[in-house]
Amino acid sequence: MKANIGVVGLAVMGQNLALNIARNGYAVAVYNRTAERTKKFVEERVKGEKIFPSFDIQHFVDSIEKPRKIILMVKAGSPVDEIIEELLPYLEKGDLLIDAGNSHYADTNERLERLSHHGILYLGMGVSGGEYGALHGPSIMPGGSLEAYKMVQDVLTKIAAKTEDGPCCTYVGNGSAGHFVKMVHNGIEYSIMQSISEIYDIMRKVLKMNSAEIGRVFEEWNKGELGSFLVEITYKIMNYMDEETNRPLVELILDKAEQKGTGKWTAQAALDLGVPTPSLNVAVFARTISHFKEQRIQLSKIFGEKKMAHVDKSIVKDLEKSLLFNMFLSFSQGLWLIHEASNAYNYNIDLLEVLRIWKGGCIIRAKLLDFLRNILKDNPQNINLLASDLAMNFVKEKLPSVLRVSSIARESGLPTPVLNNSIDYLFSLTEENLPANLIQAQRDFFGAHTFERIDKEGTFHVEWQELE
Ligand code: NBP
Repeated sequence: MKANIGVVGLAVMGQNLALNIARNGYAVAVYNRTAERTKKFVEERVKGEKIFPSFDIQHFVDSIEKPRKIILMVKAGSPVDEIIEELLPYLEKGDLLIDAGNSHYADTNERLERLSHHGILYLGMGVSGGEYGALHGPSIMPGGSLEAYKMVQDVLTKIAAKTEDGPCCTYVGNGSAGHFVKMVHNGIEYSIMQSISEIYDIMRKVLKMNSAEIGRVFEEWNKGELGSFLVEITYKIMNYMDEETNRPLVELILDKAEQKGTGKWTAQAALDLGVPTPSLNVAVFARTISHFKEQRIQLSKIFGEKKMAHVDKSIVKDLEKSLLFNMFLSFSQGLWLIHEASNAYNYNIDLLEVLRIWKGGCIIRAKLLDFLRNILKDNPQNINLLASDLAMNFVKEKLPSVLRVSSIARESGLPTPVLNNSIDYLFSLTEENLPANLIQAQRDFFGAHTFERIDKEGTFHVEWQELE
């Protein structure tokens, strides 16, 4: 009996995805570069599912029915190219490779082009939900040719998370659309995570709340409008005790945040495409700054003690509204970026569909997504969601709370970069007259860069001072 589909790469994601596919009734061939990992997987986790291990790449390819469909779940970057090169001699025209890792979209474009010369179909597919999602139903963002997607549509929609709006999988668009959307998903994820951390910092330092109390607040909030996976894991984290010390583990974790690149790529893509995503971008810098632990220790001593603002717990409601505000504006920025990329790279992405498949399985799932979809449904051209009374009323209703929280953080010397950038994003976009007129004048003054005028058509330059 041949397998219906193959999975290469049996680390956290590959193992769980293979099990998910097999539990949905498919026979799955699996292969991993290091044989030991395959053996361990089969011995410890396979319990009667139709999973066929291979320890030789040719044997692996031969064990899959034609046309072959093979999911690559290996580390992003050169490992993807290396495994493609290993597989290529054994593949035939019409076979399909699916890169389900967090590959950079430019790499996906290049691989699509390269493999098309061999007659091999290729999908760049974002998968969100971590190991739990991979096993029980992730959010799946495949991009490439529609023909390629049709070959695996059944299996992908079966293994995806389900919501009342259907399976969290859709054909995202042409070329590298799937990996682009997954990258921006991660950029939004960075921003929401940073935003939750900023709120946490105010609760622990200004309100002097302990982790258990903070956990209770997040848990309470999450029953309401927030309904967010990232908030859910936050209160679970707050309640997790370290067995050795009997202290909340979160308080023992070093404050240096790691990153694998997708947040940085989102910021780079936004800068390249000229789309304002300040909240997403500073969330990356916040992680970068966290790495300078030695400097922070040294400078905190020179700076001296920070005096926390005197406020009571009545601001907890303001903190909740600030989180909703940040979340909304993080999605606003991310969607705008996806829209511009879709135009620039001919992805043909349906933003409503993107929001729909983010509703379940993925890390940024939140109740707010239904609200965002309602805004967009009324006006699909409302690409950053702000051009509607519904959206404006939402952010304006939160604004007094947001400004209060920002001012409390400023007064206390606590960094809240996402919060402040979300405020400035809103204030900038809703400002008819920005001081960019002065910037244009300065540019023309020192570099003859020219400017436009508000009272007549044309491009102008003046001699701002006499050149001797
Ligand atoms: P890792 O990203 O840690 O990659 C480990 C896997 O890549 C192992 O199977 C390893 O094989 C294989 N590999 C490497 Br490294 N170099 C290889 C090469 N040259 N040829 C063949 N195989 C190679 O695994 P992961 O955390 O399961 O993530 C897989 C992909 O999914 C990544 O792109 C990741 O960014 C993405 N992703 C991860 C998550 C998550 O929560 N972890 C969520 C969403 C997406 P070995 O056993 O021989 O070393």
